[in-house]
Amino acid sequence: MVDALPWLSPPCVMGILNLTPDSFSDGGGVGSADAALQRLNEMAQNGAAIADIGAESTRPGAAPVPVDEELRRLEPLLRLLRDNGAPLPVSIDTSKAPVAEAALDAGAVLVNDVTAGRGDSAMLPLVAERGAALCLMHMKGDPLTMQDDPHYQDVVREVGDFLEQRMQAAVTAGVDEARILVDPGIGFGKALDHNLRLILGIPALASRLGRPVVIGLSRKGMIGTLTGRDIDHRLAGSLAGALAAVALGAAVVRVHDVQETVDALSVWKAIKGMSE
Ligand code: HH2
Repeated sequence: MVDALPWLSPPCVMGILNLTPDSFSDGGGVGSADAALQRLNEMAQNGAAIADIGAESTRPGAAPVPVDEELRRLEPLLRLLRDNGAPLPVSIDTSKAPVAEAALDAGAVLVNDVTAGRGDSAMLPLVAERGAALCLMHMKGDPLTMQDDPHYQDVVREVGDFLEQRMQAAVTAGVDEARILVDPGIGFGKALDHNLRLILGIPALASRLGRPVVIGLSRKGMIGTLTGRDIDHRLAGSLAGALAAVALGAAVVRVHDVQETVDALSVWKAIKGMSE
Protein backbone atom coordinates (compact mmCIF):
# COMPACT_ATOMS: atom_id res chain seq x y z
CA MET A 1 0.00 0.00 0.00
CA VAL A 2 1.17 3.52 -0.74
CA ASP A 3 2.15 5.27 2.48
CA ALA A 4 -0.92 7.31 3.43
CA LEU A 5 1.03 9.80 5.61
CA PRO A 6 4.49 9.94 4.00
CA TRP A 7 5.64 12.98 6.02
CA LEU A 8 4.92 11.29 9.36
CA SER A 9 7.96 9.87 11.16
CA PRO A 10 6.82 9.47 14.77
CA PRO A 11 7.68 11.20 16.96
CA CYS A 12 7.95 14.32 14.84
CA VAL A 13 7.38 18.07 14.92
CA MET A 14 4.62 20.16 13.34
CA GLY A 15 5.78 23.78 13.22
CA ILE A 16 3.16 26.51 13.75
CA LEU A 17 2.96 29.40 11.29
CA ASN A 18 0.33 31.96 12.26
CA LEU A 19 -0.76 34.48 9.63
CA THR A 20 -2.87 36.51 11.99
CA PRO A 21 -2.52 40.34 11.69
CA ASP A 22 -0.04 40.59 14.58
CA SER A 23 2.16 37.72 13.27
CA PHE A 24 4.37 39.75 10.94
CA SER A 25 5.25 43.41 11.36
CA ASP A 26 3.96 44.55 7.99
CA GLY A 27 0.69 42.62 8.52
CA GLY A 28 -1.14 40.87 5.69
CA GLY A 29 0.71 42.17 2.61
CA VAL A 30 2.92 40.45 0.05
CA GLY A 31 6.01 41.41 2.05
CA SER A 32 4.68 39.38 4.91
CA ALA A 33 4.23 36.42 2.55
CA ASP A 34 7.98 36.54 1.89
CA ALA A 35 8.59 36.63 5.63
CA ALA A 36 6.23 33.69 6.09
CA LEU A 37 8.01 31.71 3.36
CA GLN A 38 11.29 32.47 5.10
CA ARG A 39 9.80 31.00 8.29
CA LEU A 40 8.82 27.87 6.39
CA ASN A 41 12.37 27.56 5.04
CA GLU A 42 13.74 27.83 8.58
CA MET A 43 11.29 25.21 9.83
CA ALA A 44 12.36 22.84 7.06
CA GLN A 45 16.05 23.41 7.81
CA ASN A 46 15.43 22.89 11.50
CA GLY A 47 13.81 19.50 10.97
CA ALA A 48 10.05 20.04 11.17
CA ALA A 49 8.12 17.21 9.51
CA ILE A 50 5.26 19.50 8.53
CA ALA A 51 4.20 23.16 8.90
CA ASP A 52 0.72 24.07 10.16
CA ILE A 53 -0.40 27.34 8.58
CA GLY A 54 -3.33 29.18 10.15
CA ALA A 55 -4.98 32.57 9.73
CA GLU A 56 -7.65 32.39 12.42
CA SER A 57 -6.75 32.51 16.10
CA THR A 58 -8.52 29.84 18.14
CA ARG A 59 -7.09 30.92 21.48
CA PRO A 60 -9.53 31.15 24.40
CA GLY A 61 -11.71 34.23 23.93
CA ALA A 62 -10.90 34.59 20.20
CA ALA A 63 -13.77 35.68 17.94
CA PRO A 64 -14.35 33.89 14.62
CA VAL A 65 -12.81 35.38 11.46
CA PRO A 66 -15.01 35.67 8.32
CA VAL A 67 -14.01 33.38 5.46
CA ASP A 68 -13.05 36.29 3.16
CA GLU A 69 -10.69 37.69 5.75
CA GLU A 70 -9.09 34.29 6.42
CA LEU A 71 -8.56 33.83 2.67
CA ARG A 72 -7.19 37.36 2.30
CA ARG A 73 -4.57 36.68 4.99
CA LEU A 74 -3.53 33.39 3.40
CA GLU A 75 -3.63 34.20 -0.30
CA PRO A 76 -0.23 35.88 -0.78
CA LEU A 77 1.59 32.96 0.85
CA LEU A 78 -0.56 30.34 -0.90
CA ARG A 79 0.27 32.00 -4.22
CA LEU A 80 4.00 31.73 -3.46
CA LEU A 81 3.60 28.07 -2.49
CA ARG A 82 1.53 27.31 -5.57
CA ASP A 83 4.06 28.95 -7.89
CA ASN A 84 7.29 27.75 -6.28
CA GLY A 85 6.41 24.71 -4.18
CA ALA A 86 6.82 24.50 -0.41
CA PRO A 87 10.08 23.69 1.40
CA LEU A 88 8.26 21.13 3.57
CA PRO A 89 4.83 19.47 3.66
CA VAL A 90 2.07 21.91 4.61
CA SER A 91 -1.00 21.56 6.82
CA ILE A 92 -3.82 24.12 6.81
CA ASP A 93 -5.30 24.98 10.22
CA THR A 94 -8.87 25.93 9.37
CA SER A 95 -12.45 24.88 9.96
CA LYS A 96 -13.72 26.44 6.71
CA ALA A 97 -13.92 24.35 3.53
CA PRO A 98 -13.15 27.23 1.08
CA VAL A 99 -9.97 28.00 3.01
CA ALA A 100 -8.98 24.33 3.09
CA GLU A 101 -9.67 24.11 -0.65
CA ALA A 102 -7.45 27.10 -1.45
CA ALA A 103 -4.64 25.56 0.61
CA LEU A 104 -5.08 22.12 -1.00
CA ASP A 105 -4.92 23.84 -4.40
CA ALA A 106 -1.59 25.32 -3.30
CA GLY A 107 -0.26 21.86 -2.36
CA ALA A 108 -1.26 21.38 1.31
CA VAL A 109 -1.38 17.70 2.28
CA LEU A 110 -3.25 17.88 5.61
CA VAL A 111 -6.34 19.69 6.87
CA ASN A 112 -6.13 20.44 10.59
CA ASP A 113 -9.69 21.18 11.66
CA VAL A 114 -10.15 22.16 15.30
CA THR A 115 -13.91 21.55 14.93
CA ALA A 116 -13.29 18.01 13.61
CA GLY A 117 -15.53 18.65 10.61
CA ARG A 118 -18.44 20.14 12.58
CA GLY A 119 -17.73 23.77 11.61
CA ASP A 120 -18.49 23.41 7.90
CA SER A 121 -20.57 20.58 6.43
CA ALA A 122 -18.53 20.78 3.21
CA MET A 123 -15.24 20.01 4.99
CA LEU A 124 -15.30 16.21 5.27
CA PRO A 125 -16.54 15.69 1.67
CA LEU A 126 -13.81 18.06 0.45
CA VAL A 127 -11.06 16.18 2.31
CA ALA A 128 -12.46 12.89 0.98
CA GLU A 129 -12.63 14.11 -2.60
CA ARG A 130 -9.09 15.50 -2.52
CA GLY A 131 -7.60 12.45 -0.79
CA ALA A 132 -6.00 14.72 1.82
CA ALA A 133 -4.98 13.81 5.35
CA LEU A 134 -7.17 15.07 8.20
CA CYS A 135 -6.48 15.96 11.82
CA LEU A 136 -9.61 15.68 13.97
CA MET A 137 -9.40 17.66 17.22
CA HIS A 138 -11.61 17.64 20.28
CA MET A 139 -13.04 20.94 21.49
CA LYS A 140 -15.79 21.46 24.08
CA GLY A 141 -17.83 24.54 23.14
CA ASP A 142 -16.23 27.24 21.00
CA PRO A 143 -13.12 29.41 21.44
CA LEU A 144 -15.16 32.37 22.72
CA THR A 145 -16.56 30.53 25.75
CA MET A 146 -14.76 27.17 25.99
CA GLN A 147 -12.72 28.00 29.10
CA ASP A 148 -15.80 29.03 31.12
CA ASP A 149 -15.70 26.28 33.75
CA PRO A 150 -15.54 23.11 31.58
CA HIS A 151 -16.78 19.85 33.17
CA TYR A 152 -16.26 16.16 32.40
CA GLN A 153 -17.08 12.93 34.27
CA ASP A 154 -14.17 11.06 32.69
CA VAL A 155 -12.27 13.31 30.34
CA VAL A 156 -10.20 10.62 28.59
CA ARG A 157 -13.25 8.45 27.91
CA GLU A 158 -15.40 11.39 26.73
CA VAL A 159 -12.73 12.81 24.45
CA GLY A 160 -12.15 9.29 23.10
CA ASP A 161 -15.92 8.89 22.47
CA PHE A 162 -15.99 12.19 20.59
CA LEU A 163 -12.94 11.40 18.44
CA GLU A 164 -14.31 7.94 17.66
CA GLN A 165 -17.60 9.50 16.50
CA ARG A 166 -15.83 12.11 14.37
CA MET A 167 -13.58 9.44 12.82
CA GLN A 168 -16.76 7.53 11.94
CA ALA A 169 -18.29 10.66 10.39
CA ALA A 170 -15.13 11.28 8.38
CA VAL A 171 -14.94 7.71 7.11
CA THR A 172 -18.66 7.79 6.25
CA ALA A 173 -17.99 10.94 4.20
CA GLY A 174 -15.31 9.02 2.30
CA VAL A 175 -12.12 10.08 4.11
CA ASP A 176 -9.46 7.37 4.06
CA GLU A 177 -9.08 6.19 7.68
CA ALA A 178 -5.35 5.66 7.07
CA ARG A 179 -5.04 9.42 6.54
CA ILE A 180 -6.71 10.46 9.83
CA LEU A 181 -4.87 11.83 12.88
CA VAL A 182 -6.52 12.55 16.23
CA ASP A 183 -5.88 15.29 18.78
CA PRO A 184 -7.41 15.62 22.27
CA GLY A 185 -7.27 19.42 21.95
CA ILE A 186 -5.19 20.60 24.89
CA GLY A 187 -6.69 23.85 26.21
CA PHE A 188 -9.87 23.64 24.14
CA GLY A 189 -12.57 23.57 26.82
CA LYS A 190 -10.34 22.00 29.48
CA ALA A 191 -9.17 22.92 32.96
CA LEU A 192 -5.56 22.15 33.93
CA ASP A 193 -6.50 18.81 35.48
CA HIS A 194 -8.28 17.78 32.25
CA ASN A 195 -5.22 18.66 30.17
CA LEU A 196 -2.93 16.65 32.46
CA ARG A 197 -5.25 13.63 32.43
CA LEU A 198 -5.46 13.76 28.63
CA ILE A 199 -1.68 13.83 28.26
CA LEU A 200 -1.40 10.88 30.65
CA GLY A 201 -4.23 9.30 28.63
CA ILE A 202 -2.34 9.39 25.31
CA PRO A 203 -1.63 5.61 25.41
CA ALA A 204 -5.34 4.90 26.03
CA LEU A 205 -6.43 7.22 23.21
CA ALA A 206 -3.83 5.83 20.80
CA SER A 207 -4.79 2.22 21.44
CA ARG A 208 -8.55 2.89 21.46
CA LEU A 209 -8.54 4.94 18.23
CA GLY A 210 -5.66 3.23 16.45
CA ARG A 211 -4.54 6.48 14.84
CA PRO A 212 -1.51 8.77 15.36
CA VAL A 213 -2.06 11.23 18.21
CA VAL A 214 -1.21 14.93 17.75
CA ILE A 215 -0.55 17.06 20.84
CA GLY A 216 -0.45 20.86 20.87
CA LEU A 217 0.59 22.38 24.16
CA SER A 218 3.29 24.81 23.04
CA ARG A 219 3.16 28.08 25.05
CA LYS A 220 -0.42 27.33 26.11
CA GLY A 221 -2.17 28.44 29.28
CA MET A 222 -1.44 25.13 31.04
CA ILE A 223 2.30 25.79 30.67
CA GLY A 224 1.77 29.29 32.06
CA THR A 225 -0.21 27.93 35.01
CA LEU A 226 2.36 25.25 35.82
CA THR A 227 5.41 27.53 35.52
CA GLY A 228 4.02 30.96 36.40
CA ARG A 229 5.55 32.31 33.16
CA ASP A 230 4.01 34.70 30.65
CA ILE A 231 3.62 33.64 27.00
CA ASP A 232 7.13 34.82 26.01
CA HIS A 233 8.83 32.67 28.65
CA ARG A 234 7.26 29.25 28.23
CA LEU A 235 9.90 27.49 26.12
CA ALA A 236 11.31 25.23 28.85
CA GLY A 237 7.84 24.26 30.03
CA SER A 238 6.71 23.62 26.45
CA LEU A 239 9.73 21.40 25.77
CA ALA A 240 9.07 19.37 28.92
CA GLY A 241 5.44 18.97 27.88
CA ALA A 242 6.38 17.93 24.34
CA LEU A 243 8.85 15.31 25.63
CA ALA A 244 6.31 13.95 28.12
CA ALA A 245 3.72 13.68 25.33
CA VAL A 246 6.16 11.90 23.04
CA ALA A 247 7.29 9.54 25.81
CA LEU A 248 3.61 8.63 26.29
CA GLY A 249 3.19 7.90 22.58
CA ALA A 250 2.26 11.15 20.81
CA ALA A 251 3.21 10.84 17.12
CA VAL A 252 3.24 14.59 16.39
CA VAL A 253 3.86 17.62 18.60
CA ARG A 254 2.53 20.96 17.31
CA VAL A 255 5.01 23.64 18.39
CA HIS A 256 6.11 27.24 17.91
CA ASP A 257 9.80 26.56 18.69
CA VAL A 258 10.79 24.06 16.02
CA GLN A 259 14.56 24.02 16.38
CA GLU A 260 14.50 23.61 20.16
CA THR A 261 11.84 20.88 20.04
CA VAL A 262 13.61 18.94 17.28
CA ASP A 263 16.82 19.09 19.37
CA ALA A 264 14.99 17.85 22.47
CA LEU A 265 13.42 14.99 20.50
CA SER A 266 16.81 14.09 18.98
CA VAL A 267 18.27 13.57 22.44
CA TRP A 268 15.23 11.64 23.60
CA LYS A 269 15.30 9.43 20.47
CA ALA A 270 19.02 8.68 20.91
CA ILE A 271 18.42 7.59 24.50
CA LYS A 272 15.55 5.38 23.31
CA GLY A 273 17.81 3.90 20.63
CA MET A 274 15.63 5.22 17.82
CA SER A 275 17.49 5.90 14.58
CA GLU A 276 17.36 9.39 13.08
N1 HH2 B 1 -4.06 24.55 19.05
C1 HH2 B 1 -4.25 25.75 18.48
C2 HH2 B 1 -4.60 25.85 17.12
N2 HH2 B 1 -4.74 24.74 16.37
N3 HH2 B 1 -4.64 22.39 16.15
C3 HH2 B 1 -4.45 21.18 16.70
N4 HH2 B 1 -4.58 20.06 15.95
N5 HH2 B 1 -4.12 21.03 18.03
C4 HH2 B 1 -3.98 22.11 18.85
O1 HH2 B 1 -3.69 21.92 20.06
C5 HH2 B 1 -4.18 23.42 18.29
C6 HH2 B 1 -4.52 23.52 16.92
C7 HH2 B 1 -4.10 27.01 19.28
O2 HH2 B 1 -2.76 27.27 19.50
P1 HH2 B 1 -1.92 28.52 18.93
O3 HH2 B 1 -1.36 28.22 17.60
O4 HH2 B 1 -0.93 28.85 19.98
O5 HH2 B 1 -2.91 29.70 18.86
P2 HH2 B 1 -3.64 30.34 17.60
O6 HH2 B 1 -4.96 29.68 17.49
O7 HH2 B 1 -3.72 31.77 17.97
O8 HH2 B 1 -2.85 30.09 16.40
